[in-house]
Amino acid sequence: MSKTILILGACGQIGTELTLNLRSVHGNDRVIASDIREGSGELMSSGPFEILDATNAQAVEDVVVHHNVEEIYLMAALLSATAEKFPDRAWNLNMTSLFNVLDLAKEGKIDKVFWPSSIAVFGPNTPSEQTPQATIMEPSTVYGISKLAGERWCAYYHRKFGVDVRSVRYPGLISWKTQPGGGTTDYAVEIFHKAVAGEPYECFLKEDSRLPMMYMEDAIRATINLMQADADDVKVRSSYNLASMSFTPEEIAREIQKHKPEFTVSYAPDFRQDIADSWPGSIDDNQARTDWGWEPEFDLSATTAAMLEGLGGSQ
Ligand code: AKB
Repeated sequence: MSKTILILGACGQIGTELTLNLRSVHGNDRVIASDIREGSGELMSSGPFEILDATNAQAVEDVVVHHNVEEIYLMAALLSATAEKFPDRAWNLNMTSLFNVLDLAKEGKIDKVFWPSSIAVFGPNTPSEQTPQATIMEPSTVYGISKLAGERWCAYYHRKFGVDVRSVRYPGLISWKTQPGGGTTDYAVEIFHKAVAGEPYECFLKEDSRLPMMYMEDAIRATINLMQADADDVKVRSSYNLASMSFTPEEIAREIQKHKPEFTVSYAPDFRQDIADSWPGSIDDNQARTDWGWEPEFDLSATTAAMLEGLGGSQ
């Protein structure tokens, strides 16, 4: 059944594709895109758009009331690398926007909330291979601390006030429609842009830094499937582990070279290496598979082919 949906942070890497996808499911007019500034292209032309600051509780409520919004997807956030540079701004945006949305649900003004968490909730003391759903969580980054605090608040609002909030811990996301910004996993998108431009790439992580990653199409499908699942099946109300593949910069470079043999990569690790070192190499997502039927479709080879084709560089 069609719902009226508001996306906060619709112009970002996930928000753009999520908006277009939800518009194809629920109808263009039922999905209100919003962001702090205007976006471009299909996002702006295909349906309603509001300039909206997710930290402004009154402004968010006004848009909810004006459009009779039933569900909110809160995609506005400062990511890991930017958050290390601007800790106050990151904490303010990541937490205030979450409270604004959870409180609207608590007050019965919206029915359902999606809020993204991240593999950044894990830290250097977490088991790094096949990291379980429930394990040691001692994040060492500003972003990870905000995501872990957010998870606990989501679980609290569900338990205390019955708020229907749903969440996944996204790995690094790979997409060609919109570039990411300010993340540690962004190299896995930048590398394709350089390969397609016929230029060498200087990677800001070491060649053997293994991180969990996912193609955007899988991430969007997971998000929409979780939001469509029966409430009783959503047993985890903090956030679900979600996985599809893990690779190192060297491995993705080799995969790209199968299509573009002349492509070269050099390595110059910067401050983001410390962040990557604190995150797991792979994730156990069995609970998501069992509870609401999660199953990924894109591995490294399928992702590489889709990225090169999307960016117009396949041979
Ligand atoms: C980042 O690198 O900060 C994000 C994330 C893993 O949440 N892509």
